[in-house]
Amino acid sequence: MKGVNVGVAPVTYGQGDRPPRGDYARARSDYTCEQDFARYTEADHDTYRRLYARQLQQLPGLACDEFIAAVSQLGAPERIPRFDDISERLMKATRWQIVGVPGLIPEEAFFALLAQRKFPVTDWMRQPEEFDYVVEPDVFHDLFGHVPLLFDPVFADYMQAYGAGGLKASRLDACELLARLYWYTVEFGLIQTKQGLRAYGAGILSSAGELRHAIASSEPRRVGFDLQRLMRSLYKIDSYQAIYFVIDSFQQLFDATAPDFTPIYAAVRQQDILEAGTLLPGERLFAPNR
Ligand code: HBI
Ligand code: FE
Repeated sequence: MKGVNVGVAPVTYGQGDRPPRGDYARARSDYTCEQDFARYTEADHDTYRRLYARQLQQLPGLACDEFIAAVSQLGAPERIPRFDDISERLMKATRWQIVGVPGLIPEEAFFALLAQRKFPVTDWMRQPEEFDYVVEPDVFHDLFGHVPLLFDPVFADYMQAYGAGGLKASRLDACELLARLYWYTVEFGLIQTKQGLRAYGAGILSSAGELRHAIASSEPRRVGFDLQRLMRSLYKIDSYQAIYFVIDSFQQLFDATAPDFTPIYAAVRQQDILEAGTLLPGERLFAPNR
C-alpha cells in the first residue's frame, strides 16, 4: 500500500474486521449528525489547507472542466468549511445539500440520503500521519472529491438516481453489482473530452498520486463505459485501479443508468466475473494523455 492513496472506503460499514472510525452515538436515526466544528483543531485546519493546495495544483489538464469550475464553491481553501455554507450554495445550484455523518454508514442509509439529494460528508479530519493515505473517507475526501460535481446539474441528477437505484438493489440483493457502478464512476470515473481524457471520480481527484496514474500512465487499462461489463468487474481496494471506464458525457452516464436494472442484474449474473484489469477480446483501449 506504499504511496497509495485511494482515499475511499475499502470496507463498507458493518463489514470488515474492525468497526468504522467515528462516533456514531451522536448520529440521528438516519445516520446524519451535526458537523462538530468546535472539535477541529488548528492542526486539522492545516491538514485541510495542505491537502487542498496539493490537489488543486494537480488539476489542470487532468481533472474535468466541470470539477475545476466548481471547486471554488467549497469556499476558502485555508480552513475546513462549514457544511451549512456549502449547502446554501448547492441548494441554489442543483437543489442538493450536504449533511454531516460520523463516517461510513450502512448502505441503505447511504442510498436513502442520496435519493433525497443529501450527500453524506464525514466530519472528521485524518491525522497528519495519514496525509497521503487514509483507509476510510474523511472530510477532505468527501468534500473535495465529491462535492464539486454536485454543482453540475446532470451529474447531480445521476447521483440522486443512483440512490433510488440503490434502495431497489437492496430489495433485489444486488448491492454488490451496484457498488461496482459507484466505484467505477463516482469514485474512479474518467471522461473523454475535446481536450482529451480527464478524471471526474472522487477517489482519483482526492488522491495524491492516482490522478497521474489514471490519466497519464501507460500502466492501467482504460475502456469505454459499458454497464454490464462494468458490473462484472472486480476492483482494487488497496492499490491504484488496474482499469478505468471512460464515459463521453455525464448525460451518457445518466441515460445508461436510467432503465430498470432488474433485467440487467439478471443478465450480469449469467456472465463470468472479471478480475480487476481484465481486457476482453476486441475491446478498444483509450490511450493515456501525457
Ligand atoms: N457511507 N459515509 C459513507 N460514504 C460512502 O461513500 C459510503 C457509505 N456507505 C456505503 C457506501 N458508501 C457504499 O456501499 C457505496 O459503494 C455504494
Ligand atoms: Fe468517496
